[in-house]
Amino acid sequence: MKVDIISIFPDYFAPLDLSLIGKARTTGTLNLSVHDLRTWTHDVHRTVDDSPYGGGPGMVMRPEPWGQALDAVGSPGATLVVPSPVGKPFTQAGAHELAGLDHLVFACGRYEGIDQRVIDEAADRMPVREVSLGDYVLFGGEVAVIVILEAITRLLPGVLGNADSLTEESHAAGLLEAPVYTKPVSWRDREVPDVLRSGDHGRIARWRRDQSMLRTLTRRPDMWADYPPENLDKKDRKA
Ligand code: 6GU
Repeated sequence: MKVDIISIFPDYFAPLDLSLIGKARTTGTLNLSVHDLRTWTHDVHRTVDDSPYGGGPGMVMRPEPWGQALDAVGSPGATLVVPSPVGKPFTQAGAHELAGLDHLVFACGRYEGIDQRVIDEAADRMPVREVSLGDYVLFGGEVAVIVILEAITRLLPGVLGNADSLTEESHAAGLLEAPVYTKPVSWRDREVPDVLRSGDHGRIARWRRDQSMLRTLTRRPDMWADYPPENLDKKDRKA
C-alpha cells in the first residue's frame, strides 16, 4: 500500500520508523512518504494560514499550498483521508475499508482547519473521507494519522504473524476481548482463573465467551445493543 502524509510538522511522524510499522516499511508492505506542506508555499515566510472569513478565533489553512500538495502527491487511484473532529467516526470496519485501498493521502489540518474548498475540490476528483477519532479535540491531525495508520497497517497481509490474532480480537467480532493472563500463576495474592489452567478447551472457550459478553454489556452498552441476536447461541443466552 502506498501512503503519503502531508503536514506542517513532518517530525511528528518519526515513530513510524519503529516497531511493526517500521518493519512493514522495510519489507515494502507499506510505502510511506511524509511531506512538509511548506514545500508548496512560495512566499519568504512560507505562510500556510490566514484569518477566517466571517471573523472568529484562530486561523484557517490557506487553500493554495494544499491544492498544489494534493496535485503533486495524488494519483489516479488515491483516496484522500482528512482527520478532523467533524469527520465520520473511525472504526475497525473503516480500518478494513482503508486497508483494502492502493493509495491513501493523509492531509493533516492544524489551527481551526483547512479551507473547505480544498476538500470540496478534491472530492470532485477523488474519494475523500473525513474521519474523527472520537468526541474530543486535538491540536491537529498528526496524532490521528498515526492512530489511523497503525489500525490499517496491522490489517495488511503479512504484517501480523498469527492470522488468529486478527479474527479473535476486540471489535472484529463486535464484542470486547476477554481478560488475559500469563505466569506466574499467583501474583500479589491474585490467582489466574483456574479454568484457564484446566486444559479443557471447551470450558476455556465458554469462559472467554462469557467474559466477552459481560465486558461488552457493562463497558459498552452501545456495542451490546448493536450485537446481532443471531450471533448468540443457546449457551450464550443461558449465560
Ligand atoms: Cl481525527 N483530528 C483532530 N484534529 N481532532 C480530533 C480528531 C481528529 N478526532 C477527534 N478529535
